[in-house]
Amino acid sequence: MSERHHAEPDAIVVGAGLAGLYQLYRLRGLGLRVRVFESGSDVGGTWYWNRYPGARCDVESMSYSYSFSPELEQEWTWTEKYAAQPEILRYVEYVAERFDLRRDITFDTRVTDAHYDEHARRWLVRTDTGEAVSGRFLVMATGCLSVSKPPELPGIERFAGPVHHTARWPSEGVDLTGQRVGVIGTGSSGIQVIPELAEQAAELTVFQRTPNFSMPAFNRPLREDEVTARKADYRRWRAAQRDSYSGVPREPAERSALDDPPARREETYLRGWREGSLFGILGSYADILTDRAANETAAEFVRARIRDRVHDPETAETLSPREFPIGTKRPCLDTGYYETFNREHVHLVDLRTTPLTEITAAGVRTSRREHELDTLVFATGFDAMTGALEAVDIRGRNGLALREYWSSGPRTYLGLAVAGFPNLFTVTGPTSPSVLSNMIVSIEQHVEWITDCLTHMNSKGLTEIEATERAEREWLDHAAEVGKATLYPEADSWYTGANVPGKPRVLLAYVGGVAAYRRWCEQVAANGYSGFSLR
Ligand code: NA7
Repeated sequence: MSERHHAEPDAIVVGAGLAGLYQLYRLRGLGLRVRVFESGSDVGGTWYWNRYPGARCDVESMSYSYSFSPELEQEWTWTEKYAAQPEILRYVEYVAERFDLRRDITFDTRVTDAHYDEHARRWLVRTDTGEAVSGRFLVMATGCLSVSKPPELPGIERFAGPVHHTARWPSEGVDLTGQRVGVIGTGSSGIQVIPELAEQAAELTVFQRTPNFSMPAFNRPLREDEVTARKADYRRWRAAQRDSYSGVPREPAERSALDDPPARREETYLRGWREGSLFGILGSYADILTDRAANETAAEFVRARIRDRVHDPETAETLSPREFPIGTKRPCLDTGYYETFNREHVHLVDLRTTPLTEITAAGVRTSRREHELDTLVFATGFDAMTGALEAVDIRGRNGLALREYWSSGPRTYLGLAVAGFPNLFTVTGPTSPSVLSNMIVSIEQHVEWITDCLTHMNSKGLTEIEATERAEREWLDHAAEVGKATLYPEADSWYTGANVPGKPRVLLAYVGGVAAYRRWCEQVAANGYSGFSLR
């Protein structure tokens, strides 16, 4: 492994977000020569690109941070319960600086192809800047939500004014003062950006296809005493994160929502609500994500809060989700989202009753009328989980294309490796807990597993590792079975690929939980990398 191929790297990492940076750090620690390619002009990944006003992580900042360096934990001080994008980006930049990571990263460079040379046992990677480089190992750290989904709206190229996607918001910002602004999309990004746009725009029109469940974040500055207490207790907290279901420690609920009388249930939900977290309501009872009737009690509690928050009953009803069980589409946390619709200059257009027919030069036309706009904002989401991996022409053994191998849905072993693609690792790949967990906890686990695996290979003088088809099939069967026991498959969500027309419908994340998944991965390693063939 220490072999150098014309000063070529031992490992190539694609992406310099939270995953790629940590992978670089750990591989360097093994003494490997590493090249990282990043399409952005600097580090940060998701937090580099998503600069729209209101962008914020909805996992608490003192949990959404690296655990690998106790010194880093002590040096960095988060200011808010939920950190906003600029603060998270500053943190990632600080990490890059502190560990001197930038010197191995080539920015403004997109990897276009990665082909495995079976003879040389190396990955040959090409970039859009014309570079060709080869490495023994290829680690895709390309993120789960990094390729925007086209909005699929007729006439989009005709709109005369500026068009912005939340995931590509200009770094210099956009001045919308006095403008008529239209927003399409009411997922997490829409729900975060809409209250901010309403502050600036003269008229804001929100075009909603499917309402989503959102709960108040109750965001606030962190108090000095709570920061000090967590810093003193970080080791225990990190262990609890790793041992939890979602990467955020909480006592698992044991009761069914249907076991409690309505008044007691209401109290329980109210307690969850006041937490201002994604897990407050969903974690109130054991069966909210597995039993339709239990789920409906939580859904109705949140709908009632929407009715409290929105003055006009008709608008409140339009904003109330009824098409899918709560939690099966990514729920949102907001700051003043529903209240925004109480403002005179904010209008809600229900695309279910008045479908969008086309984008015109002047604005958006629905079946009822044309809405004239100066600026259009798309918060229309991502080709999640597989989009960034399939965007690269990855070819494994016998020239097999990953896109082709995944044509009826992604096939992976543990979301980490793919049969037929030796020495390829995917950090938080499809069918790992990834987007159903505190992402950074899952990233650290994958990166550490990959690093341990390469250490093992090095110690045994092995140069090639590949998931077996059988192990892959068994893992996918297990993941599908665990998924089927939940309500997730019922929703047309990006969790199931249903948000992208033509994408195979498969539950893309592992719902068995972070702790169970970690134990599974550890067992595989302890058994000498069972389910992999090593050469
Ligand atoms: P999401 O959650 O996928 O939301 C996208 C929104 O855009 C959603 O409301 C969609 O409605 C809407 N959409 C998408 N295409 C269209 C078209 N063609 N017409 C009308 N409306 C459309 O993406 P986000 O960026 O908000 O969040 C992604 C994740 O990032 C988030 O969950 C966090 O984990 C971070 P639909 O529901 O499809 O009817």
